[in-house]
Amino acid sequence: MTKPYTDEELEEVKVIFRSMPSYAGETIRSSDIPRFTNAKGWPLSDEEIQNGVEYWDKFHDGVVSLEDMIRVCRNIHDTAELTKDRIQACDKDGDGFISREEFENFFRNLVVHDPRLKVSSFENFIQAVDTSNDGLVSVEECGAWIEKCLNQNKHY
Ligand SMILES: [Ca+2]
Ligand SMILES: [Ca+2]
Repeated sequence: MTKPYTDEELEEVKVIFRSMPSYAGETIRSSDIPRFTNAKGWPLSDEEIQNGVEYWDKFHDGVVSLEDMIRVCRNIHDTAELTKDRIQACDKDGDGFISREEFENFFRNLVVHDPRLKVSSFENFIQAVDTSNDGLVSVEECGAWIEKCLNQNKHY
């Protein structure tokens, strides 16, 4: 983590979060994400915001808890950290590896908006990410790959 959020910033996040129309029991609906982003003043494009809404719909049934939001805020300055968090979420069966199905259903959807992380197929993805050459993509390998891509600005 590069730039941790200060207590003041986290307080601000909580206040904005609790002012959302869908706020109930320390959660909001994903439909309030654009409103939240605006209120928070994050310089995100419409596409990025839409991507965020889709992410919460797909991975969390459209429900964002305050805890989740704080985690996102803490990582917002650190794309690699945020993305790793999302890889973990892609590993639906929790075996530590991204299977073809998990790749098709989740991973592709996750990185499609960042050209630095573009992969055209699962085969392509394995080739790029599987550094141990066992034909499996572990969550760790995936994290290391993303970090490398973001650092080198490399296109796949
Ligand atoms: Ca898995
Ligand atoms: Ca491997």
